[in-house]
Amino acid sequence: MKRVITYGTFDLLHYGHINLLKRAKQFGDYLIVGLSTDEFNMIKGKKSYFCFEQRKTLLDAIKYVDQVIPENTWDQKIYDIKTHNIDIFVMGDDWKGYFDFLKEYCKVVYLPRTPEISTSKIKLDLKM
Ligand code: C2G
Repeated sequence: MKRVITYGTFDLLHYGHINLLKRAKQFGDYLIVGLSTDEFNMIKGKKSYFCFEQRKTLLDAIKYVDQVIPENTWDQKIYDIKTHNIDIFVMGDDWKGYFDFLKEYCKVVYLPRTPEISTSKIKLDLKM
């Protein structure tokens, strides 16, 4: 049973997020998503349109996602990898290199982002 983890805010859920989650799940049998809390978003400098519970409702409905846990800090990944027996850590390649320190604990994979779509682009386009 290969266990995969990824992290993110996943605000205004779009097909770029789904593509990432779909590909992440293909690396194993069980996918955990560390979903950024509203408080952690503040630390990341992000204000999400949907609150944590609303974003969690959306992620829980995705067939690729098996479990959603809160992401409260930058520093919880090693603990999460150990406590959830993670085999593979997956992130979009906008994060390439940032999480290489996790290679000591599990496989680290950076996947190409889906071009042209982002939450900030959606917000910008809707303002027009
Ligand atoms: N993503 C993607 N293609 C897009 C947009 C996003 O593949 N067009 C991926 C990102 O690379 C990330 C995931 O979808 O792996 C979630 O994106 P965000 O919600 O923007 O995540 P972020 O705010 O970067 O949070 O500790 C890690 C952070 O919590 C990551």
